[in-house]
Amino acid sequence: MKIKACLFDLDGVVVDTARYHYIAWKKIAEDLGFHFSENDNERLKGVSRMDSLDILLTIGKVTLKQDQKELLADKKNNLYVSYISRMTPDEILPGVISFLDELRNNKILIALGSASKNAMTILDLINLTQKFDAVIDGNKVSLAKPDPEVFLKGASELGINPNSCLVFEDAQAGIDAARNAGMHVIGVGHAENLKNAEFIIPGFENMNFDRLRSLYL
Ligand code: B16
Ligand code: MG
Repeated sequence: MKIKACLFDLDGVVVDTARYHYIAWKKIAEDLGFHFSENDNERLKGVSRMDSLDILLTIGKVTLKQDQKELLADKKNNLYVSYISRMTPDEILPGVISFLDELRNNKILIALGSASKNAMTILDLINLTQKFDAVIDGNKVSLAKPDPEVFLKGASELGINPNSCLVFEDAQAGIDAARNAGMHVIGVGHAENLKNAEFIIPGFENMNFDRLRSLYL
């Protein structure tokens, strides 16, 4: 098979933390005096914390100085961390654990490639840290997706050539990052938000090693 390593995005692929990000950003928007809809939240998926704040402020037509933005980003993160602190392994998306186990049994290396600076906290809370051979998160990269840095660092830590890597992503910025890294990519979710993915799956419930092998002979 062409694939020697799989790299997973976190939010929207392994767990659904997007709703926690959303309620935290919504609270920030309300404090600033404007409404932030779930539809608006789609624009923040896969985007770094500071870039998310810039998008939020553009939506609310609010201009702030850098130090005020940093305070708001901290406030949002404190809210978000308080929400995720109660996460449990029950929140792992269906089919993810068995797919990770099958990959390991078939000697495919596994990495996490997430924009989140809270990725390690989440992996520990849901008891999944041990299933990854490498974890690249928002603390280890300086360039946000669609820059390929997060996935290229993952491939390098695993010691695998990018063209033998397969990325699973739920956000357009992440699909673009994987493509920019010269990797294979499967979109997780709805086709309209996942242009340029090689294949699209709704989730991992029907994903297994045999299916992977048939897609990437
Ligand atoms: P944090 P992913 C991304 O995670 C989220 O999709 C995005 O909404 C969030 O702004 C970003 O992490 C940064 O998260 O504020 O925790 O550092 O999809 O790349 O796993
Ligand atoms: Mg994501």
